[in-house]
Amino acid sequence: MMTRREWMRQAAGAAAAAALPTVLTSSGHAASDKEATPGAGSLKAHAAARGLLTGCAVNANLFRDDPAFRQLLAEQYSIVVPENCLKFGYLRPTPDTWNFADADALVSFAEAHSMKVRGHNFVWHEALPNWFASTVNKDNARKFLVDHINTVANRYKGKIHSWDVVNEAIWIKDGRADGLRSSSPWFQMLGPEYLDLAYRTARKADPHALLTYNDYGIEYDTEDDTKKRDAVLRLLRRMKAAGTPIDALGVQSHIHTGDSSFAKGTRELLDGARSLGLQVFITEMDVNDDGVASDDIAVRDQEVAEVYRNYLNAMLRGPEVKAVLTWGATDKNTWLNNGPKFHPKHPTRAERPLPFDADYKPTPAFFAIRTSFDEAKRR
Ligand code: 9MR
Repeated sequence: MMTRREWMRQAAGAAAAAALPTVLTSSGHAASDKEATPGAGSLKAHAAARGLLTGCAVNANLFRDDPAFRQLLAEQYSIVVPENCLKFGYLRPTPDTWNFADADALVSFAEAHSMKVRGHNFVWHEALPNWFASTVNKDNARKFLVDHINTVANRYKGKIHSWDVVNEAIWIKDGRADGLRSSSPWFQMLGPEYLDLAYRTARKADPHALLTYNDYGIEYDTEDDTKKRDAVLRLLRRMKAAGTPIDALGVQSHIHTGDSSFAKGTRELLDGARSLGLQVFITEMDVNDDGVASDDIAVRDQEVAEVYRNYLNAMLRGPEVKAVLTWGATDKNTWLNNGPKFHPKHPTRAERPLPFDADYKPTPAFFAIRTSFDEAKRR
């Protein structure tokens, strides 16, 4: 791993020397540089040179309202995932009505720009609609789960690169030996088998989508992450042994500055996935910079970029990771600034966790991601 000084020198040099014909200018509009090769300096061009897909979560409001954002997506990324609009509660305002408009728009946009789409997600203990608790019960839960997956998977059949079939099913604090989140309503109504049912249903509904298990808090070498990672890998092993159709592990990668202990954890994830014949996707990466003491934006951005580099270098050392997505593209919209902050050191400071700033200018994280792609082996 590079020393901090080496990295700062390299990043500064790269930023100065970078010919970025297609990256948006500070005004938020594309540079109308006719002689430039379209997409030459983009994240997707650098990713493609190594056989990788790269993408981001797309916020439906930003996507709908901001043409410059849509242009950024088309220029920089080869895969997108809706941040919220494929979630159960978003899709289903009532038990019998469906709201597909935002997801349809994003899928059409992706098709028009030759981008792939991840589906997020079918089964999660969160983002359930208000009517859920009073309507879904032990008697009808199975039908709700199967009908939901069939309806959504069928609508986008053949258009989805990978589905997060089950999201965040492990929660160590619930105290079960297998680590399953027993507080999830799906678990409470259907037991541990809800996972297998979901994957089998999804496979039948869209045989071409790669079926993914997606979770967070499994990236670091820390004791907590190690416990959760072990439980995730045990779950995957159990499902594989049972013949449950699953193709990939989604490692969310919501990480933070001040800790780059990624050596053991990422090795275990990659080895574990490989031994089960699973691909790995980095599905929701961002770097929380709340812990950086300095308010100097240059200092904060360098620390964020350094964590991107350290993490991606560790995750891309083997051939297992096939796609790298961040949770958002621009600091203009990130869940880290939208919801309550957890134990914040800087409660009112907006975070800068993504490769483009709020004006859509590339941040040092952008260059860090690109360099990490350049240094990865071809897959
Ligand atoms: O970024 C998403 C935020 O806008 C939603 O309010 C929230 C609840 O649906 O979900 C956020 O995205 C989460 C993702 O779906 C699963 N992994 C953690 C993400 C950040 O909380």
